[in-house]
Amino acid sequence: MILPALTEAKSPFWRPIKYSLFPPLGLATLAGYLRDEDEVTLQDEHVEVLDLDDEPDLVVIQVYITSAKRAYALADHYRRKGAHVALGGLHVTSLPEEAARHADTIFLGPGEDTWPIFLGDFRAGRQLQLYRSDVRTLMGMPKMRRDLIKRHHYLVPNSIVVSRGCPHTCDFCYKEAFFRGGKSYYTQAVDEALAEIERLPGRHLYFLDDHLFGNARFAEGLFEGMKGMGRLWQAAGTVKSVLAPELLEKAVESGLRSLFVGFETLNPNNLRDQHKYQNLNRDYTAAIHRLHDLGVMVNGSFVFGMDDDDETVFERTVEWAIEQGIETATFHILTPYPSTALYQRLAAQERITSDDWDLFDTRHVVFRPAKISPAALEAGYWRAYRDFYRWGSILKGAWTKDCWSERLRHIGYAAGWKKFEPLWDWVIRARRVGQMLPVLETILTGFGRKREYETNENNETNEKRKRNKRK
Ligand code: B12
Ligand code: SF4
Repeated sequence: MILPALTEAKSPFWRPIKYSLFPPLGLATLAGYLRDEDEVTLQDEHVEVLDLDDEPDLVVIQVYITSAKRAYALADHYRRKGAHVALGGLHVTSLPEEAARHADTIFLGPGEDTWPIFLGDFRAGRQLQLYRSDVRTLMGMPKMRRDLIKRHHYLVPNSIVVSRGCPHTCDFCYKEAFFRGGKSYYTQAVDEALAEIERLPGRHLYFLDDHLFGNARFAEGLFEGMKGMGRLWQAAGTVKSVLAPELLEKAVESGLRSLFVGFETLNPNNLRDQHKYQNLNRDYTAAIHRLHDLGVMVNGSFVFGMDDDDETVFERTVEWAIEQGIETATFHILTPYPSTALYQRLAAQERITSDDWDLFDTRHVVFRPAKISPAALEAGYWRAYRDFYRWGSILKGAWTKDCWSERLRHIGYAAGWKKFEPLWDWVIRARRVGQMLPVLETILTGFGRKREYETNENNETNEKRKRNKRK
């Protein structure tokens, strides 16, 4: 089983730490369906050099858009050796005809229903060329084969995913294209998710779900069950879910300390245009204050290049994010993944300018923007990163916090992510990235300070104090 990567040999944007964060959960999930006597290895090119001299019967390759070219080269290599090559994942589902040219079997959509059927067919020698997922459930899945994950290669080996998809439908998102033909949002049973969490060693968890709060009943059960486990966790959620009463508090009580939030744009016209209605008329500032008041750091996600963006969008967005005290920001250039509503719209307007999938990495402009030139869009994107992560900006953001422990936490988190690249490179080369986890845990806990929200009695006074300060 292989997760290919657009590696440093091919990409000037290769950032070892970014690609040493999360293990390949999709492939480890599929491996769970194998029999005990099946011999299997799982290789992740983001963190290791692939061994391509083996002679497997079956090769499984997960294909993302940016790794598609590499995935096809690997597939061709193994087919020449006589192996049966199975390709699946997001890009295969987006462009099945392209992928089929390099595969013996392709899979469309998530694999939990089709993969076990294929395995039965393959053992009986009657495998098909295409399997299309239509039964969408995570109930009663076998345990993910975490034993195949080389934990020492990852900063966050305890990555976990307890749902698939998202209840929303934004035009630029991969998810409608991937889940077409069945449910596009579903969760595990709470008990099964909790059992998976119990199996993970240590304290820290990172939920890779698109929207952990998407089903309030499920999330409530999960957070309730996690209370008292002593976990410290990070996840992704929407502005809407942050503003909703109570659920966020339950998440914090069970250990939430940082949340990835898709703000995407400060411009309502853009939100409407992308059908991101769940963000429309939401008070972003209130959402950020709510998270900060509860001791949760914010990783804000922003997309540049939507149709109402002009050259002023970069400075405005960065300035706003710094003023809000957002700890880390992730910027993207709008990228039309094939088969999404955005791609179809831009293609119909003849505005798609590239089919080089290596460039569909959210750092390149692959379409004709409406109010800005492609060159200005790319330059503005890089400038946004530079400006947001300048020392002056990090300190300014940190000084929006009202105590030293929170300021230090802000500085530690933002600088740790973007200011110590050579240190990260060294740590990764020395295969010590796993040893940095305690540092991340210390930052997430706010350097060990026992916050008022943890004792609860002081909550009301604390809230009042902060409100007065803001006024
Ligand atoms: C973790 C993550 C990463 C991690 C690690 C990837 C990994 N270990 O899988 C890192 C940080 C390396 C990463 C990097 C990038 N990522 Co990323 N990442 C994710 C994230 C958040 C979660 C992936 C995950 O674990 N999903 C959960 C598992 C269970 O699902 P799964 O992996 O899809 O696997 C299932 C199916 O796809 C299917 N399946 C997959 N393969 C196969 C094969 C067969 C044979 C079968 C039967 C089935 C099958 O079955 C699995 C079980 O259901 C996704 C968002 C998402 N929701 O998927 C984005 C996402 C995949 N990333 C994306 C992008 C754009 C990138 C980057 C280009 C970002 C960048 N600018 O650098 C890079 C590219 C990396 C590279 N160098 O090539 C896009 C991909 C768009 C696309 N159409 O391909 C996504 C969807 C984010 C988004 N919303 O836009 N990413
Ligand atoms: S809210 Fe996020 S994950 Fe959900 S559809 Fe929109 S962009 Fe995709």
